[in-house]
Amino acid sequence: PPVIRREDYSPPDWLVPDISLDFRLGAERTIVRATLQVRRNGSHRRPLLLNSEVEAIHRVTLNGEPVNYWYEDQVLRVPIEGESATVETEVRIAPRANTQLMGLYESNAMLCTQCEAQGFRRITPFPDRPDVLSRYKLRMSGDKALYPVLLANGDLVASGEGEGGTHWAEWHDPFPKPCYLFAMVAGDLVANRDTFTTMSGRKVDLGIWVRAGDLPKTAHAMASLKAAMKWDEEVYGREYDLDIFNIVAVDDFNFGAMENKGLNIFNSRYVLADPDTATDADYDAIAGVVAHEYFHNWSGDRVTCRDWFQLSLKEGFTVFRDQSFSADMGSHAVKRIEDVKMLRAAQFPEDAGPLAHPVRPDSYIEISNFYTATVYNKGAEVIRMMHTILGPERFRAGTDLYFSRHDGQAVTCEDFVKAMEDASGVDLSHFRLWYSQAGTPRIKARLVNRTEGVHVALEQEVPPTPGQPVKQPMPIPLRIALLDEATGRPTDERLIVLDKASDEIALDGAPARPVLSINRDFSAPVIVETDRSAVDLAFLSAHDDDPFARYEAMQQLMLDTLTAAVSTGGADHAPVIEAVRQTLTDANLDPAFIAEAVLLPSESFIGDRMAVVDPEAIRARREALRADLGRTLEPLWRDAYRAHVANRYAYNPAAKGARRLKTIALGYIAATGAPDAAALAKRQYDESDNMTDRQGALGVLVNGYSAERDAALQAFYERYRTNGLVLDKWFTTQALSTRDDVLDQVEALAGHPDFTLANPNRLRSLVAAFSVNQRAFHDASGRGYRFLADMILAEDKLNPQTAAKLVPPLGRWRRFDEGRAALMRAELERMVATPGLSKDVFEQASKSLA
Ligand code: BAL
Ligand code: ZN
Repeated sequence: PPVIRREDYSPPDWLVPDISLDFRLGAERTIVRATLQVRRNGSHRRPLLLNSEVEAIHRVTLNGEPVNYWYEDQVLRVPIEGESATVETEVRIAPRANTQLMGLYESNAMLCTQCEAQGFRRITPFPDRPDVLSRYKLRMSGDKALYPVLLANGDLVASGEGEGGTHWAEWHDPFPKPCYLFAMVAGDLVANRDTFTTMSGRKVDLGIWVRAGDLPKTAHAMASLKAAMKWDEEVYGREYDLDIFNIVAVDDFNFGAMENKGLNIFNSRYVLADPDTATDADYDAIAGVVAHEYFHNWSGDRVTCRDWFQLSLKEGFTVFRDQSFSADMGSHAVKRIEDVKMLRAAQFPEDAGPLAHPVRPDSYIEISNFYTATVYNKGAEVIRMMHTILGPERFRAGTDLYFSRHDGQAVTCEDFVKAMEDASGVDLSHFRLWYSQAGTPRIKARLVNRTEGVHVALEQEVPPTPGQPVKQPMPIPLRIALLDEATGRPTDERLIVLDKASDEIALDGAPARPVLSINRDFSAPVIVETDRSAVDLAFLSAHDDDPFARYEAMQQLMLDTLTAAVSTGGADHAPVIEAVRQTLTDANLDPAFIAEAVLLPSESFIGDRMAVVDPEAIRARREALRADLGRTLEPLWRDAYRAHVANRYAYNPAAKGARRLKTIALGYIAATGAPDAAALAKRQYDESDNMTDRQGALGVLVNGYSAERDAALQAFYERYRTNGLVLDKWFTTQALSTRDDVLDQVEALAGHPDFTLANPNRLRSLVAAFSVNQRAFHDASGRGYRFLADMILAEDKLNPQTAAKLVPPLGRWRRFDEGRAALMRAELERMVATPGLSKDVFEQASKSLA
């Protein structure tokens, strides 16, 4: 398959300022007529090229006359003499047969669209690239009983009854937009309706559209939407611009959600919630995703991407915006910890493996493969670093300039940085390396005593990545403070930017016995190695005034202990146990923070810090430390458990923190092997009034062999078997079990009548979850690898985009011993050799072998 390169970008030959669409809807066949007003862009004689991946092209006319067009390699060529023209097409598409879930497809009898990145060409022939912006008019008609609700982008301008039980609606969107933001929905839906009055006093009608039975589960999404609209006015000065804003929930969806102009379409998991069926994490994710898609109205829709290499322009920025929103709605400290955990779990491994790519990639085969943690989450860190370097006021001046300068345009990451520079007067030329160089920088930091005072000595190294063997030093903003070992007090925090391979920076005003606190609030997405002793780390975990650094010190202490244990077969647990005791008994700490701080690093994070990952040893040493923590501090875990066990459900930060700490305490009690642990967990399962506690109890039980385990799993299944989103949790919980027989269970679950490849959520709930269960997935027999490859190949026939997302765990073969590496490679080779493989999976698997 051809490789698309960023350097080959050229502006579109033809613009399409206006398009009218007419849909005659049917699940088996939908007829789409499109009228494109096209205008030559620049002086050239090239034909109009329309991407087209439809079922059948019925007719093409030019200025009302039949035209000799040419259709080859999914491109329709129309020769045009004049400078502008009217091009009309009529095509047929087949929503029900559309298992890729790109373009117009059927989900639970509803018709809906997904166009980003390149789904619009599956609806109608069009120059499907983000720098062609058009004003859309749309008419759709269909069976009124099947599709009583007809929605699209923009404003509803007319509707009426048609013949034979049909009806129709016309929607006009006044804002020019790229076709990836096109959306329409036809279905039997009801709305939670509300209004929002914008800062200039305009009233906006809000609607969250779902199946009738789901209406009571939309309150949280609506509250989140209104909070997000207000926040974007207050923090970024961004006001909503249409009179209508609709959200539709869809069960079968490749992404989490989609920011189509005025008509966001959501995976139902990011809309529907009530305490009985959604966890605290689900509630938080809903608020975050609702905000994210809403924020795209400015960072994505009003100002969009010139080409898909610029994807992080809208995604990195919008993730940064949604992270800031969620932090403001809850705890800044806990949100930062969660975001860094996510970055380390998904992005650091990506950046260290064969699929590593810069935040602004240089080439791709299939753009769907680049909706990655690097583009999204590292991209957000890059924006955050600019925020840190510039400070909040100059950053805001930069975003104001960016939005006003580029409103209505399709622009580049460079344009964003330029606006930041122009508004702030800060030179960011070196900073741009963050967009072009892949790989996670590694920093070595230590304090040195010089005659003139204390210095911090810093070195950086950026590892080679595919296509980038040699790296330049990056500009790395590091927030630093020194803590006085005698008093526990910090010096003033300072921001230093390490922009050379090595440097030594004087830290004046240092106390007599300083301890280094560095990369506070995780100011840069880097790996920091220090020479701090276990005593220093324990001290910081008890005293650091920066909550992230305090958490980080504990994590580092745990990691050092565990990596030592794995390499030598044992290690002194005492410093970790003492630090956890301190944290657990510190009455000034928020339980939500304590919960994060006392959790051991995940098995895969421990593996990431080792030269060769040894999944069995990591499991064994981690479980040993967990059991020791459980036993030694058992009275404290039981106190923490009892303190929160009787709470009735409420959704607020304090109640969420209490629930989280309670279930973590339950996990440690179970780790002691205490005879009452299973009964305690089962009682939590039975008596809880919310899904967080219920799933928490199930997650503890599922790791053991008790009768309570089987009873709870059975009860959960019976209670929720008709609720797809909750049933996903049942699959995931079992896939993440630490039991030795999890592979058998996962294989059996893949044959369960409720398992299906057709629904991406269900597929991911079992298969993606299993692939992060390090010990089980990396079973030395290679069975886990074979299972994953079989699933990918089966899914590839239905939905290549979703299949390709499952490939990366197999690409980590270099991190494992020779035996495992050979087995992983064998599965990748089997995939690449499979006839009819999609380019999506081909790209991921072939790059993973390199
Ligand atoms: N644009 C695709 C989904 C999202 O990032 O919002
Ligand atoms: Zn997004």
